[in-house]
Amino acid sequence: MKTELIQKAYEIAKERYAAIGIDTDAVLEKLQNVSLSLHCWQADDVVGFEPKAGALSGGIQATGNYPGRARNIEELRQDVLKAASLIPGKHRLNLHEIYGDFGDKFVDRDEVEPCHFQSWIDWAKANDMKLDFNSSSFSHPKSGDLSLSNPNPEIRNFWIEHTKRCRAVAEAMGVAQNDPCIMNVWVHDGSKDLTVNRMYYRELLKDSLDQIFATEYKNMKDCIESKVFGIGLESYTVGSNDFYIGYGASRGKIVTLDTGHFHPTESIADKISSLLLYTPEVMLHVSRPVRWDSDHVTIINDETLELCKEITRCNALDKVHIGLDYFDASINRIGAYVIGSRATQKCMLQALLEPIATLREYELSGKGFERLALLEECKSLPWTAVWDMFCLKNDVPVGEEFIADVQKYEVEVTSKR
Ligand code: RNT
Ligand code: ZN
Repeated sequence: MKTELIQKAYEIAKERYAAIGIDTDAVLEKLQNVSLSLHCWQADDVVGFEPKAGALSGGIQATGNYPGRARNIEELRQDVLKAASLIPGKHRLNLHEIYGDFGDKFVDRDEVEPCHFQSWIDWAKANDMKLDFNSSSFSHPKSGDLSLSNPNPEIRNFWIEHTKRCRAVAEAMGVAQNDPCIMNVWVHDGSKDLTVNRMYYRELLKDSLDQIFATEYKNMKDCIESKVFGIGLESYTVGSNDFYIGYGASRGKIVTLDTGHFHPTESIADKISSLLLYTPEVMLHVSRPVRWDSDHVTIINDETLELCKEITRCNALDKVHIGLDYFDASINRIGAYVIGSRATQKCMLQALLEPIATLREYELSGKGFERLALLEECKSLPWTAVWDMFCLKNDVPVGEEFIADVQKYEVEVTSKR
């Protein structure tokens, strides 16, 4: 797109926003500082690099078989860098334990060490990217239906050891990048059918977490993620929302809100202000559930918009970590990264452009009509011109231009895999 045209449109938008008291230059600076944590698992359908990687388990599923999946660490790194080059701003990379640099060696989950992530740490530094981390309880012979809440001490201790070691890896990443590594713990534990020992498994999970978190670290932050149900684990989830809210609030841990992990009409945005009153920060897994936790590519929709607006309305940009979490294997995977990231950023931009001072004033003085009218008008203000300017400034393709870049990479790289 013509630079001149983008600049002209931006100038007009800038004036229009100034009329409602919004400084678009300041908003562009704020958006520049919003980093997303790109989930490494979109590139390879959550397979990872364990030498004997088996089928995806733990109640999650990547559907589709679009060609070009990243099959090894080099391909995944190349894909992530390609995606990042089409996303404005500076972003982080979110790794799972199963993506370690194990070579041909079989390193079991209870044997992982920071050295298995040294090449990632070096790569991240060389590419000016920060890392986040996740323990991996799924796709392993010992995963079963219960990991950290397993009544069998051998299995439970195996996963306790795994998660403890993952925290040490996250700490090493945090030290190396001089910025805390955000480590998420999600375990799939649950059961398919009527469950009578609900309390027992939750007691075990609570005890496992207490053991895991006994070591204090300064360069990593712990997050815990709940969900409603998994495939094959429909009747009971040990780590439910209530469980982790209680755990997080009582232990000062960060609760991860995955937008696909709640009942379909529940507002995830509404949870942010409550959580921030009782827990230090919030981690998000931005996704798009379609009928269930289907992990479709994030798009601009009411849910994502409301989520971003709640973050800015709570003045919580520095307390909310924004990770993405979807895995669509049915379309070009690099394209999936770019669509979801840019959509999240576009939602955040609209949130930052909101005339919140006026809206608050209307609300506090009982001016319900005025509040609703301004909220409606905001929807059609020229935020797209500000977005184009953001892309231009960041030297990434403007508008639909990135489609051609993704296609070119497909012809030259992913289609040859
Ligand atoms: C699963 C959780 C979890 C995973 C990733 C791979 O339902 O959302 O966050 O998607 O850890
Ligand atoms: Zn998630």
